[in-house]
Amino acid sequence: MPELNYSQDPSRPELSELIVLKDAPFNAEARQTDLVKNYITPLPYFFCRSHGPIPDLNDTHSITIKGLGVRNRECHYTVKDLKEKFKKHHVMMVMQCAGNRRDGLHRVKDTKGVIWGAGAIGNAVYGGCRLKDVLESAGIDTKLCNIGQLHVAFESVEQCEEDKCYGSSIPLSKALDEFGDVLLAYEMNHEPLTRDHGHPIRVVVPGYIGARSVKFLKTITIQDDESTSYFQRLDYKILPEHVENDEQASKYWGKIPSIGEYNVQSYVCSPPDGQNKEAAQNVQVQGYAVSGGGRAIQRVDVSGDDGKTWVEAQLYQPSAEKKESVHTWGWCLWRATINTKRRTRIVSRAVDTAGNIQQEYPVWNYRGVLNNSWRTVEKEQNSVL
Ligand SMILES: Nc1nc2c(c(=O)[nH]1)N[C@H]1C(S)=C(S)[C@@H](COP(=O)(O)O)O[C@H]1N2
Ligand SMILES: [Mo]
Repeated sequence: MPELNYSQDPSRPELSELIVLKDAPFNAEARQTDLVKNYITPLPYFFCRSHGPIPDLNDTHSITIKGLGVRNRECHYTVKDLKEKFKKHHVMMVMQCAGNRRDGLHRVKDTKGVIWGAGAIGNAVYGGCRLKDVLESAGIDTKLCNIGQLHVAFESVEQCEEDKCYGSSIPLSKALDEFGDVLLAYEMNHEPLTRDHGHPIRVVVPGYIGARSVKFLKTITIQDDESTSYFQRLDYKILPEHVENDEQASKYWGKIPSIGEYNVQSYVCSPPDGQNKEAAQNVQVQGYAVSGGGRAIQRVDVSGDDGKTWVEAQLYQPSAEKKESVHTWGWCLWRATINTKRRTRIVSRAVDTAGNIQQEYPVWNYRGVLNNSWRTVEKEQNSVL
């Protein structure tokens, strides 16, 4: 391992306020009440998701671009080159793990994966160069007629438990989309990326599940097919409900599409987990909402009486309002004042601009991905509240 107990270094901001779910590889999430304190999530409240030891690299680290359409078959850029040769762009976007809120599915039936609560999400401003610009400079012709069939695969430096490195891919059309905002990022919230978040260089793919935003980037390959990495082929897919173990899953991986964009989501962060033991008047409720693919949030409904009546929340979603860009990659923080019944969990239900609405009941899947139900199951009673 290239690190000496980095995951226990007390000077890391990542250690101060997060709930650590796993020490090595390091996995930690935000307290829900912390998430609604800031529109841009500060680093101490930003979840960390890693599948291997965290490498120690610097700006002399170089990335390789290879594959279909690349000039001289291979190009190399150091991180220093990327900073100096390409225009810097900023993108405000949500990073959300596909396993955010896995606990809600795990309470229905055991799932495979880190049991995240609702804190595997954050809203950051990433700074870096556009992947599109770098690919163009490597010789990729953006007018190619078969762009729709090609993929951009990313590989990282670190060896993971499941595979030789962390790998993933996105469609080339997303990478080359002028409004797709895919970055090779070296900054987060206007500071150099920290090691936990991918120093010195990572991909960020707005509107897509976090798994596609490869950290400690090493190789970019333009290819005919999706990445062959474990994380693209044997993970991050919604298996049918009857698949309950690895053996059954093995028959399905090849047939099911990998997840790209995430679904519509919201959560009550304050009071924590929507907990409310007694009936009360004028309860102040706060939470987050977001949808994938750059779709903005149209409405968030909040209920204190088990979904019988709903109050429309007040939304804060500046990028959607100002029309700063074609898409809304940032999240929506919302608040509402409601009356609550005794022993009900306060719940929220978001609708995005395409009319997608959160599911009422959890739909269990073995890998526990993309849970967006507004009701949750309490394990003890196994009844839906
Ligand atoms: N190299 C590498 N990149 C990675 C991962 C990883 O383990 N290694 N985890 C992915 C997953 S599953 C998520 S959710 C995001 C989390 O990004 P963060 O740790 O900066 O919040 O990084 C992605 N990129
Ligand atoms: Mo993730």
